[in-house]
Amino acid sequence: MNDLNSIISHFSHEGTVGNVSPLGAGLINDSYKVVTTEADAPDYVLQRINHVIFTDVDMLQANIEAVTRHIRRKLEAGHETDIDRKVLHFIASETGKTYWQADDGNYWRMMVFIPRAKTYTTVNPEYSYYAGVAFGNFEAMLADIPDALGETIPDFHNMEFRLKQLRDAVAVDAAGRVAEVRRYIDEIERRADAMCLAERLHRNGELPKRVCHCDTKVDNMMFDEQGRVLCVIDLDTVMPSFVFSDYGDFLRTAGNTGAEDDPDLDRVNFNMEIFRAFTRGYLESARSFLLPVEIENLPYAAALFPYMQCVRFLADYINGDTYYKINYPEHNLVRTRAQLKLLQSVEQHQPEMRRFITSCLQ
Ligand code: GN1
Ligand code: MG
Repeated sequence: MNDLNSIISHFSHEGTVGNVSPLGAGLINDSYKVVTTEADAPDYVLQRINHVIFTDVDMLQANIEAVTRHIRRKLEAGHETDIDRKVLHFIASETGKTYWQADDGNYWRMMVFIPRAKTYTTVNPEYSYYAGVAFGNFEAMLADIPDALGETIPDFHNMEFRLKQLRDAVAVDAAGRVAEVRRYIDEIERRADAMCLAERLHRNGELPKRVCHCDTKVDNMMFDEQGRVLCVIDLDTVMPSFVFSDYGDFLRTAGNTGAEDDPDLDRVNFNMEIFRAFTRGYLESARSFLLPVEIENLPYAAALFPYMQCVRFLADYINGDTYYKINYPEHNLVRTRAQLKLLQSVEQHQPEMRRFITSCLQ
């Protein structure tokens, strides 16, 4: 029995395990698809949890169990069909918990694979509209979750904290890369005050935190055969945050005409058609609970996430690539440049974005 099979044997899955192969392109966890040989047994996704990043695995899984339980109940109460494809289902290990720690210290978890579903790295306006509706619904469903969710990564989307991390990285200059990236640091510092608006509004009591997904990049959504969103996956970062997180991170990924790490900056631009479709969908499902300050600042949110990602990629590059998986030595710098280019394009469209949002509210 190889390592992965022995790990799988500690979970109470159905069927006989056949092929196990790598799955997905996440930058944090490692995922595998586990195929069972019987037609009536589900397939599974096996994941190694990155416990350097998610240090409290027990809290992490407790959050995820609370969220999936709550969503399942809501779907059942709403007499939804096809519920097993609309919410993730994590299975128990022999300890009774939804994770298992191997002898080498690594943590693993296993969930039921959602059949006949697709993920995309690029989506058309129609799919973006459905995604907007889905995130509004996701936030609405979680608005009355009875459990207190922990912050699985403290200060995850706190812009002031992310800037502090960058400044600390610059001060230490661990990899000797600061001189080379000075112009990107300057671009970031020029915008620093404006980009910390959300934290200021929150301190003044004007902007609430709500339970958000906090990693709404487009490839974290499962779509059915018709392009409807089945569910959002990758629930590690579900925690209290500003609604800007979900709105902004979807547009950062789906609204980019290039790739997150595109080396060709001419390909990287903000796609206003995707913006309009997603915003229309999101406002339709979230308008009933959003405050005016949240709606007014959606264009800010669209800029905040390329900015924050630029800060995080650059800090990691300066630190010598300790956080994100990289495929080549300059990868985090290439990512930084691409996110900066996207930010500049978003900034050019701000007035148009504001006009569009106003028109949706009429
Ligand atoms: C990470 O796990 P993954 O690849 O979906 C990161 C996000 C970043 C994203 C950038 C826990 O997401 O915050 O936006 O990479 N997740 C964590 O692609 O840091
Ligand atoms: Mg992911």
